[in-house]
Amino acid sequence: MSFPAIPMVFSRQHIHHAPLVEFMHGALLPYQESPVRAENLLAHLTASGIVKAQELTGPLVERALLTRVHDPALLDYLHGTSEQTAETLARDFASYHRSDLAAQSAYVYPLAFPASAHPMHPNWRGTHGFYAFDQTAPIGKGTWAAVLHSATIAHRAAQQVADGTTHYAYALCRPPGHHAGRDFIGGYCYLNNAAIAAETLLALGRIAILDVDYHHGNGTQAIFWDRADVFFASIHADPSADYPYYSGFADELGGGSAAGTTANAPLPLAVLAVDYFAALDGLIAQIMTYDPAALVVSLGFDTYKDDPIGSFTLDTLDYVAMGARVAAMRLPTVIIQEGGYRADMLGPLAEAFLRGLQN
Ligand code: Q9C
Ligand code: ZN
Repeated sequence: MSFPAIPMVFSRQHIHHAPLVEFMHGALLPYQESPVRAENLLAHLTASGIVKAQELTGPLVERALLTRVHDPALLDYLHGTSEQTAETLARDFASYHRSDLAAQSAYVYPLAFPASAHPMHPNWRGTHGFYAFDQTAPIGKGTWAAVLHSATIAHRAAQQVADGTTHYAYALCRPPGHHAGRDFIGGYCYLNNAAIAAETLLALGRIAILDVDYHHGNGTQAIFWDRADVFFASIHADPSADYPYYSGFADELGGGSAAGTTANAPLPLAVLAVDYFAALDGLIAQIMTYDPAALVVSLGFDTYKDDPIGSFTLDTLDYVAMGARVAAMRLPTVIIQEGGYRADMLGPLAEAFLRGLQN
């Protein structure tokens, strides 16, 4: 039996966002969330014939939709900082009397984080540390365009599922989004692409998000924490052992009238595939009980056995099984690309997932 090719929305604008380094315990490491990730996904999936590639054209996602997910002040901060990158670097290196270094970086990183939840000085609202919860979401001059295109990819994929053009759509988003919240960035994420897709799908009825990235989707969870119209389920490495450390525990269930519409399955770093799938099946059962009109999958391949920053041991065929489980939910589905850092394997792993979806 043959299936129609899955629409894959992509853009080349992401290449203008390419930080070189990230910082860990005093060491500089290559920035894991690199353009080659999306390039490999695009090349491999296009060649595989499993997708129908749609290069993004036309208008970018409207601010009115973005502000359903994000604080306008965050949008303005991202846009403004992107435009002011050179001036910010010049000013901050000058403050260290090291203007000679300004040419060595093209990305602004947070310099200070508010130690209190209620910063006393209003100027903090204008600093990177006010919005960032870590140092892995630097802003360069191409960042705003890249994140707007990434969000638009998610929106466009969701529109096609919402209007019934397709049962499945794959959004080749880069940068990823699930660590970005209403007014915070971090974990390589700036705008929450999955949340934007969910907002787009709400025209169909209530929506579920299944986040299978290795890391807890803290941003998505926060955005929908007290909303009963979106169910958020995440399976990820135990946050007491791995990033993002402060959320993703099993007792986080949603707030207020939305209690019970968040579900977390934290797993040990050495989890076996059989236990991984038992936990995934548990989340899927909860989603089916919620009875959503459509599904968003936050798909990360950092659960792969050879991922450079993950510790799970899933193999290629496990992604076929994962896709098959999503297919069995029989829901109109938008797949949002999140993490996964073994760049040369991303294409084969995405193909495996999409093949499972079509089984
Ligand atoms: N330098 C996604 O997979 N690790 N983001 C920071 C301290 C950040 C992962 C460790 C990992 C972010 C979308
Ligand atoms: Zn991840």
